[in-house]
Amino acid sequence: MDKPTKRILSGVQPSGDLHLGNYLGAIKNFVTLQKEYECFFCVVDLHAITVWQDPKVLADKTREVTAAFIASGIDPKKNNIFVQSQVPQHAQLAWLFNCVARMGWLNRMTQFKDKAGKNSENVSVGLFSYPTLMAADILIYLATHVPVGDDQKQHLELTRDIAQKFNNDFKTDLFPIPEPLIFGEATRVMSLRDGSKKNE
Ligand code: LTN
Repeated sequence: MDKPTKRILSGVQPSGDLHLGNYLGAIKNFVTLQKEYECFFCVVDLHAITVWQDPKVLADKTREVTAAFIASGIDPKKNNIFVQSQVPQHAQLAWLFNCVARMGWLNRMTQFKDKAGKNSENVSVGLFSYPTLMAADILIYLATHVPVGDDQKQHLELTRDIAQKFNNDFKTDLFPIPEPLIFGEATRVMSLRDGSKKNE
């Protein structure tokens, strides 16, 4: 029997300093994952603009992150490397998900509370609904697995909730419920690197 397709979607924001360990850490893991999974690697410029970005700087950083993917060893012939804003369906599906997700779910997102702080009346609406766009990134490709650091676990949980509610509401099994691949835990990463092991 054929193995079910294992498909990854991950996003990297084109903001901040590319040389910081978290970017290189994430991209390094992608290099390993491309051997086992069908991969979609997305430069998420629409996520970056939830906080202020200088348009010229953002365009440069978008190219830099894309170049870093390729320079780090992600084969652009084997994987799908692309820029989020160039695929308008991400924003379209995010709107549909805005109408599926509940205020209560988004109100529980700790990253929004941390980022907004005392300033919550004056941050963008996009910063609040950021996780529904992330859900769209993942579910639009019917991804089955998402590599996530600790800070994104809660957003992936919300993605799973959205997929489940959509499937229930519309009596479909369209969306897979995506599984996390946890970063930063040596044992998990090791098992993905061990080609002789079939079960991660
Ligand atoms: N929110 C993530 C970036 C991101 C992402 C995604 C990660 C946007 N869409 C989809 C995984 C899957 C971050 O800030 N690291």
